[in-house]
Amino acid sequence: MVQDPLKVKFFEKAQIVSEKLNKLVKENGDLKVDEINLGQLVGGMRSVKSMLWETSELDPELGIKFRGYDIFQLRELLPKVPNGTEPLPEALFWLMLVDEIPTQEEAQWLTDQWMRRSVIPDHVFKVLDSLPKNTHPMSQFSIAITAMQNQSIFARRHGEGMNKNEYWNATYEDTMNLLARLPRIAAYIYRRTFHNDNHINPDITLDWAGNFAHMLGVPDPDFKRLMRLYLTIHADHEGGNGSAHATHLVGSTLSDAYLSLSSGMNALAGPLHGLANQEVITWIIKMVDILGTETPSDEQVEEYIKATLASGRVVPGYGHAVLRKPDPRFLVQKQFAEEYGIKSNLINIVWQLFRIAPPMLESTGKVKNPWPNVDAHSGAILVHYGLTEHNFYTVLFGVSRSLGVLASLCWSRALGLGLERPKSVSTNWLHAFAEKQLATKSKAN
Ligand code: HAX
Repeated sequence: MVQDPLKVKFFEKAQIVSEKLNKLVKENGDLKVDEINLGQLVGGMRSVKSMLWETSELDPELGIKFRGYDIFQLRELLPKVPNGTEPLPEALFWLMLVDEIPTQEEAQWLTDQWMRRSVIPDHVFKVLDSLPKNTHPMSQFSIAITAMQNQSIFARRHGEGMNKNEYWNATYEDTMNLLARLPRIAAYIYRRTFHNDNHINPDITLDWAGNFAHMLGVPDPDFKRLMRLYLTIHADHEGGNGSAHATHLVGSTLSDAYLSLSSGMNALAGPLHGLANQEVITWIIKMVDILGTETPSDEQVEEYIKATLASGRVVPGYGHAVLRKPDPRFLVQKQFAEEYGIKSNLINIVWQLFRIAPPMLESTGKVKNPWPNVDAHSGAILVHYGLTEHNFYTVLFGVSRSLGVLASLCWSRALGLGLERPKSVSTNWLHAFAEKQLATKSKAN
């Protein structure tokens, strides 16, 4: 059998990291990393350091760094298609998995490898065809991933008594098969739901993202470029976000990559997370409908934001649990639109909001980050290229996010990370705890 260069590299790297980690834990396992206060416990554990994630790290000011490289550096440094301008997402997967930017040849190997592995079992299409067409595309995506679980090499080998030293290997194989197949599944969902089951065959001469763009049926060659960038920038956002954490948690029970990923996709489908990319564009289009103009004045936009806040809703696409500056993933999409001369009234509104929304959110006195996140921009560019079906947008995000969460699942297996099982407490426990602490404090005073 021809050797898999990525697997060989991953195994070598993982052995080194694993040995160092085991030694670190053995010698320093009782060092305190963080503390959690009562507010953080109730408020969703914001910023509590409590999980391992190798593939990327999020800086509140600078944004996401994949193995130390920011989005703008990756746009320059990652391999591209010949004469291409945008990074190959498969090259980012390579970087996340083995902490090295691949050569052009290595990236091409991965493109070819995923094309070879991309055949989807027929029953998956049948499962999708049996769903009502009004099933949300994210539900269809999650169902299709789960439907493929009978293909899991990890699940089969675990059932046969696999040695735990081999978990990484079976997870790597599942990951490679899944990533190879996701664009075809996503495109199938898109064409069945919105284009009358008029499916488009893969083009085996294209790269992973280019072929995805082709199967979606958007003819503009710049859309392929957009997809390469889009699928790169959404790939990972360290470990604590909903989709990453859900994949990690379910994976920690030794559920295979299929079951873990579908859980992650279910988390991504929440409006406070990935579904925000759908919410943003529907919110903007609703404003255009209400005002009866695609070129609203600043005052009209302000009134619309005020009305949104007054009705107890959030401004979608704004705010973040970690970031405290405009999201570089927003800025790079703006840059793309400027570089490619994309002009539309919707894009103007996105940029108008970028001027108007932050001071308004800041003036509420409670929003910790008034700046746009990744989801504030993506929809307007997609509409420009004719991909107007808003409730498909989170599936695009999902295809990309799978790169990061699955690379991380491979690492969790390689490092032998255990079952995730934090301690929970009840409100009664919290009240009693607070009372006791206060009593001790007042005694001491
Ligand atoms: N509009 C209005 N209010 C907002 C807000 C926004 N965009 N962002 C935060 N707030 C509010 C919160 O709802 C919270 O209000 P309450 O105290 O009344 O509950 C308060 O400000 C403090 O929240 P925070 O600490 O600043 O933010 P959180 O960490 O709790 O939440 C969210 C982060 C992303 C969920 C939040 O900013 C939000 O709801 N944004 C809009 C939805 C969105 O764009 N989600 C996508 C985020 C990026 C992502 O994951 N993409 O996939």
